[in-house]
Amino acid sequence: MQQQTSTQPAPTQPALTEGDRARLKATHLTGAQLAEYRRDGYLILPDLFSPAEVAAMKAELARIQRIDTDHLVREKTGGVAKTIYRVHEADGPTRSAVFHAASRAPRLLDPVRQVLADDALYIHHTKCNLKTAIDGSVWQWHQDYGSWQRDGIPEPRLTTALIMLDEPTELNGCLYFIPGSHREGSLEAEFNDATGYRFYVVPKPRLIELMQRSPEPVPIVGRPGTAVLFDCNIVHASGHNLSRHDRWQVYVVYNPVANRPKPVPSPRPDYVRSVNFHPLQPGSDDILAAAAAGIAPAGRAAAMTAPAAEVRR
Ligand SMILES: O=C(O)CCC(=O)C(=O)O
Repeated sequence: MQQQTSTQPAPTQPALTEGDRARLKATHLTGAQLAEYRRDGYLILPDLFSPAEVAAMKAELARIQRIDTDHLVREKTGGVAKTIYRVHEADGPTRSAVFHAASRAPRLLDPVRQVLADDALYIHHTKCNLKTAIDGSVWQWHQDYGSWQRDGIPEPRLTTALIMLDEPTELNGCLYFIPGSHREGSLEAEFNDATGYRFYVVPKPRLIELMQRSPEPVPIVGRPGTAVLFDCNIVHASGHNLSRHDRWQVYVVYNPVANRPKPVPSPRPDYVRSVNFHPLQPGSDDILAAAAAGIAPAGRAAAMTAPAAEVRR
């Protein structure tokens, strides 16, 4: 019998854009990228998320910031949201299918697993800092582990993935890192809540001494969709937003399950100190399709979750 041949032209793949290529490349870090992360304490992954994904994340934060919940810290001036917590889980008032999908997307999770040299990770918290035009306030110089060790986390083995949703600039209050400062180890920290956000900062004399012998702080700027991985001991800060533009950023904090917190006398609430220690399962890189399909009910293993008494103050 004669073979039927199709007269239809073979379907062509849509051409990859520069952004698509960057996203594909970013899924597995090179030895040089890993060495850069270890040397400087951070690594920038430009254009990891597409403009459509960024738009979906921004729409979610615009929706969530109108919710009246304790999962949200407001600026002392104006009442606008400074920080929104726990957007990555399947439950709770600030849950979001888009952030649930983004925080598990292989293109983010793979590099995170590489820098932590561990595949069994959970999320200590997610924090969306909406540094809004004019109102968005300062974050003093600090190491994140200064607060997290008080959560009972035994070792400074966490990494944070920052996702830029607007273009951070020096005028709108971008983050600054002191390169290599993570190699100082965990510095003595003092409590501060000057802006309404309660955390531990590096005391001034120690900070100035460190700055005198360190490279100049680096402004962390980039296009929306850029991601930055950074060590939990890097000394960082950001200034007030003096511009007319918002500067929204999302932070996803990954910790090895083996480094989960030990019990502490007055634990912070679970929206900031997660007790969901179930290892993250890689999801899909098609974040928008995954979000549209909704959040699968799996994910919270009762046996891995701390008793309720440990969760609330
Ligand atoms: O979003 C910022 O500008 C700084 C946030 C920060 O340093 C933090 O949340 O620890």
